[in-house]
Amino acid sequence: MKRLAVLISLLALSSLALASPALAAPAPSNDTFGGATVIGSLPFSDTVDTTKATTDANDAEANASCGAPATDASVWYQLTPDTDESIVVDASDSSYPAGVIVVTGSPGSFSFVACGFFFGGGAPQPKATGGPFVFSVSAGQTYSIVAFDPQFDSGGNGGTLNITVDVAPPPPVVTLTVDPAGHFNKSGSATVTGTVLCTGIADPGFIDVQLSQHVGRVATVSGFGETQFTCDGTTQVWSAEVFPFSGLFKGGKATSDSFASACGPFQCGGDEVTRSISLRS
Ligand SMILES: [Ca+2]
Repeated sequence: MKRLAVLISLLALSSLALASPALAAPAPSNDTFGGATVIGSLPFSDTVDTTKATTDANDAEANASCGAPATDASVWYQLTPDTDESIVVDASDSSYPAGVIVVTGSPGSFSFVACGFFFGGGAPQPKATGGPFVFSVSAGQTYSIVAFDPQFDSGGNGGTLNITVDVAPPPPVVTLTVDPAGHFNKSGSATVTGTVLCTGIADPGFIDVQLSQHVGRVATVSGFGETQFTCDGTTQVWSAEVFPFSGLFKGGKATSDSFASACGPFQCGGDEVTRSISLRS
């Protein structure tokens, strides 16, 4: 009897062994929420073979507010920032189109924060259509970041995931002034001037000027003008010609509402000045 029992357990062991070859190459240690890789400091980067990573109900729950076609080959990360800041995630250098979802909370009570898609090397889409994405975080809050294969390429299971997590560069800082005196000319347009200072990394910025002026007791002349500036850290003089929608600007008081904005790679900065100005010839 004893030998039979040993034989049966040996058989059971061998059938277990036969059932195991698919598990021979292990899934990544951060395959599931419970095994999430803790991001200790920023910048953080990780390269992981996700071909053996799996998907589960936690992925599906995180995806409920994102709507990716699939959450295959998912791997999890956890970030608990020390300060309120903006975080940028990039997985565009992966060997497959990748998706990333950010949630707070625990399985069963996730709160959706953000999601984005990255069209990497194997992508049918141009890479430029999926870039880094930014989300705001609060100090002390734990954020779960799950990277996965949304199956935009309709095949395979993951690949080489290259993910980076970093503090997003701050938005450009724009400071606008509007001169107290402007000019009008014979054709009825007005010129509004001032200075603009933009610091940070940004594309050329725009200044939009809305001008309105009471002429007579009931009529109002209003118009719009626009000019550009470069974000180079120096104070620049700007001038915008404002063309009336109808009527003519004349000498006297007018109200200007000027807005300057410049956009960096992730965020925009701006400044608005509303003031009375005096138009003269
Ligand atoms: Ca997984």
